[in-house]
Amino acid sequence: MKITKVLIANRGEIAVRVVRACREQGIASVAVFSEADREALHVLMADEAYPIGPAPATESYLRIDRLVAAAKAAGADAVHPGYGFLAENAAFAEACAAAGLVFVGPPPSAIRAMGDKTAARRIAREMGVPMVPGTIEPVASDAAARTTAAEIGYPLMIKAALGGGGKGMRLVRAAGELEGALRAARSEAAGAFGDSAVYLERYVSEPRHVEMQVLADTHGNVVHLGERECSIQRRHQKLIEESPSPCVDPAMRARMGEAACRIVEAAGYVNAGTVEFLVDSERNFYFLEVNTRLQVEHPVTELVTGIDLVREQLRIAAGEPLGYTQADVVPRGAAIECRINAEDPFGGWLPSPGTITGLRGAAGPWVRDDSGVYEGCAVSRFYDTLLAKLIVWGADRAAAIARMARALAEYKVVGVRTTIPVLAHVVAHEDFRAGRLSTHLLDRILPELAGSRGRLRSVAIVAAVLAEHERLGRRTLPPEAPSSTDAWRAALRPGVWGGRR
Ligand code: MV4
Repeated sequence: MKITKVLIANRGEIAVRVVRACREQGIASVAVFSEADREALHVLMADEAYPIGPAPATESYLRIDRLVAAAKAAGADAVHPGYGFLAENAAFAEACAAAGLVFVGPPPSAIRAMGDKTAARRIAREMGVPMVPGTIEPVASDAAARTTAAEIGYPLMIKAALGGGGKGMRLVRAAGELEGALRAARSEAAGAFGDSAVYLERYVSEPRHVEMQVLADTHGNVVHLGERECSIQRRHQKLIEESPSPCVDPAMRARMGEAACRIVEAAGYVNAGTVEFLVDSERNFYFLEVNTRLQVEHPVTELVTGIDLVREQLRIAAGEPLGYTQADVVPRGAAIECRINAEDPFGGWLPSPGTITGLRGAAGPWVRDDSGVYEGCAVSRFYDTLLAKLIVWGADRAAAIARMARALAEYKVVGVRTTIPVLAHVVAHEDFRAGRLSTHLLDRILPELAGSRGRLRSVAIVAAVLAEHERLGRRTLPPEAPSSTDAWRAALRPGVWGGRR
């Protein structure tokens, strides 16, 4: 089945990413937009764009009926869901199919099966994939939970069966806390996922989060594209991701990759997917869950494998075979991604909406700027805060880190606050550079940064005063003869002291 026109049921950088893949393949792209996104970048970049409702996502980007209607009106033959919004919604995939639209993602049955984390655990067990000790069915009652918890041992985690990504998780340190934690977890799960089912897992202390990218086509071919390390997180929001993981060697990669492929095959999975693992301090890995979507951090995998994941998603959805085997996937070098969010890391990480009055992205060799914004555009308070992803490649991890530090220093955003200063600080930190990535790295180094911020502000004020002084034509430097480079620079800068001569 040939795909000629794709409706992108998303916004921001990922919608832009999909438009680009479509254009490179000669496929027409259709954007959708809420009232807050009339002039958003994805709308300007797509071939066509359709309004789908008011700013709140529940009235626009989450409206299955309006998205399907827009796709039909535009004459699209396929729908790409991006990530977030309806990307892992089986009912959306079904609605697309019912309307004769190819859903660029896994079959609804696989989305549904992997959405239930206990069902995914049952598959992992059948396949002999190691996982954190715990239950493979939701806990039936408090009494049953008490017995099972004693077997698993404390501390343990209560997780929502339909949760994932850290939502609806609770740590239980001792038996005395179990009942209260169960009640809280159940009601949280019911509120967030419409289902109060929870399961138990032994607590893995200071784990790393390592995930395997997989691709599966409709002809039964399954390959993995290696891992991504996502341990630099804050409240389950990833800030920095990289591939390969500093803690994974080729033998471990082969074992994890094979485990990931076995799970995906057993689940009847097709398209791009991610199998998440926890890795403990002894480098044992444990299956966690399957994400049935393209992930935010997919570009690091693209840069080390040379495989365009969105192109592969579209080819797979069109029924084409992968055309290569596991042996053909050879990772090369190292890639790092930093998430540039419109958040104020010095102000409780609150969202920082507003107008981007000044913007200069990073560029240069082996630097990729997957941005969803432009200078002059508005950053809405209605959606997630991701503005752009800065991704770099280097021949090895050290080269990639040096390049990321360079690229972050080039990146300037004026008008909204961003995570850039924190990213720059982490990338410069000796623990990060040594590959000592723990969940707690961020908590440990943030106070250092907050301390230096007062001094940075003072320097900024002095610099601003001096700049104004110069602009008014007054000298700020001793009246020495300028060097030849000073004179050359000054000639190019009107208003600066050398410029008056
Ligand atoms: C865990 C865990 C410890 N033990 N499960 C967080 C994200 C979600 N996908 C799973 N998560 C965790 N699950 C057990 N049995 C600790 C975390 C966790 C975490 C894991 C990797 C990297 C950062 C993390 C931050 C908080 C919690």
